[in-house]
Amino acid sequence: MLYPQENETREVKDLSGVWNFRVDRHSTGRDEEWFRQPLSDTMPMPVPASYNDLTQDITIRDHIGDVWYERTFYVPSSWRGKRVSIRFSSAEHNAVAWVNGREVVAHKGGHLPFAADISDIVTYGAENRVTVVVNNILTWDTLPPGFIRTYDDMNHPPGYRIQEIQFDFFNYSGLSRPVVLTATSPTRIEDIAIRANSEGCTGIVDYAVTTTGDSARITVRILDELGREVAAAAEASGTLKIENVTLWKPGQAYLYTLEAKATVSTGAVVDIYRETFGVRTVRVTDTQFFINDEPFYFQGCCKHEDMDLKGRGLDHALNIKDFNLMNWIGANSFRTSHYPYSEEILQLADRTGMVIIDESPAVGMRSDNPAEPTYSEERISSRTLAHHKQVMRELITRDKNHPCVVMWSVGNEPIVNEPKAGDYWGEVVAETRRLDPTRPVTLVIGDVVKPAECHPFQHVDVMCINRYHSWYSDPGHLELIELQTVAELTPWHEHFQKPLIISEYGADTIAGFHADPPVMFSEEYQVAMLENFHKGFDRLHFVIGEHVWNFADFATKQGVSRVIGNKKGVFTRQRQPKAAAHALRKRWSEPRKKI
Ligand code: BDP
Repeated sequence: MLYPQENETREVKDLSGVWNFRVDRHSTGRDEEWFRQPLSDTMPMPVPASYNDLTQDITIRDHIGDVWYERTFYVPSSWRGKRVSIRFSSAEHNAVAWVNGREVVAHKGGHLPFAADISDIVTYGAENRVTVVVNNILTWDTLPPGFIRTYDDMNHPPGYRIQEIQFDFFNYSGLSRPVVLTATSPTRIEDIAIRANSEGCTGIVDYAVTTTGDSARITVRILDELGREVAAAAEASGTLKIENVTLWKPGQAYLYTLEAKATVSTGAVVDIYRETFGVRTVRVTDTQFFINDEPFYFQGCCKHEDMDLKGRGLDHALNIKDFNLMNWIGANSFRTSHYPYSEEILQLADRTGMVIIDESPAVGMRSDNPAEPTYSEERISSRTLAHHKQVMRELITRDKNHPCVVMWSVGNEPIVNEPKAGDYWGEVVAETRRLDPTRPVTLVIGDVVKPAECHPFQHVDVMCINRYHSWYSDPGHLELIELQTVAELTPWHEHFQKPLIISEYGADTIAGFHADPPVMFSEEYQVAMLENFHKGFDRLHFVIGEHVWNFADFATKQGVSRVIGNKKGVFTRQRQPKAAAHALRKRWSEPRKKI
């Protein structure tokens, strides 16, 4: 699914703005076919944004079920005869869309785009209406999974229910990314797949352009950053060579553009698409991760798409600030914990040389009852697996051409020691590799188990492990971190002979709280914790990266261990540095030394 692009053959109309919005309090909207007429009793709601924090109504913030969005739009007469599509960059988590009262698309799963051809449905030169129902219910069949708990006791009103989630971030919902209309020729470029490698000074670019509509002749050329043609071909797929190639490197991005043109029998060029890509190689050994045959050490912080008021809503200003902050602390990479981030974030990473571990929304894959297995037809089932594979397909379809993405993460902190965990994750990893044999695959684990009990790790290329020594275990005992890090991680490498990233470590820290000697929740404690972890990492030759949890404070569900959200950010939610940000900046700006 190509990103919507405007050029001499393609038009894009952004439907961002204020939409009509209605909460479906009694789940009657679908039966009453609210999409047939303009919605009544609406309130204004922005798109893109999560709706949860934008009103003063707690029942809207915590609503479980459907919400409806609607707006009108104008389709110019000049679009008659074109292929007109509507594209949603994401909807959390399930959505159905109607145009002028007719269903055009239904999509399961948040954080990934979906689109529909509406050429035959819209009225040209006139006003049209789009209605979208977005549902935020999570079940054992969705990613992330969740379940609805219904109470039947004296302490709750009849039918009282809550959405149980097993992940630690607020279940923001709505149309959090842009909705756009696109107009292209009916014969159009549908997809471009690029795999770019290098051999010596030569870039080897395997490409494939697919089209829909009438048959078209495809020509391609590759342009460098100055717009100079460096290679060209007159086939829809093949291999092109770039002599004296400039590589895409961490922190030193270089982007080529593959320009594809579709020409029909009349000789008219009916479609053009320009896809940027980078030439770089990725390779893993038992102790190292290579980008362009140079060892790469991952340093940075895991993130969230999260901000005051707008929740997970796309915000270009926030994204630019975050990239500048990451650059300022010397981060070279991050993981898109715990779901696919917006395409616009990956574009920034491509452009700035930020390295990305691209994660699926498979977080919280654990039984709610320790006596019952996670992997069974009642919980994480064959249905979940089928959906998980579908999500990996959509994720890889969307992100395959981004040079910034160097590894896929198939999930975060599932149960790993049930024997069926090996089968489940083995299948997900195999599907991921089948879809993209060029990038390594990882899974992030959190449970403290013996390596031999971690069934999924036999399938991955890189081990990602989250550890919270002196926080969730031995709270307050900073002096144990280095010893525990070395003692616990060494057997993992001995067992699997694979490199390892500490994909989370961190401490909740209230900005402005100070205590010396350090006490939990103080800025001093966060600094001391990170430093003690680093002493451990620096002693381990197979540790290929450190990703602090988290870049910034973020919203979570309410609970006794969360003081208005998770405070493990090295920046506040408003992006001001805590002492830890300065400490990381110092470490990450100096050459790294292994002991
Ligand atoms: C890890 C999770 C992450 C949480 C973090 C924490 O992967 O999502 O936010 O713990 O507790 O287990 O802060």
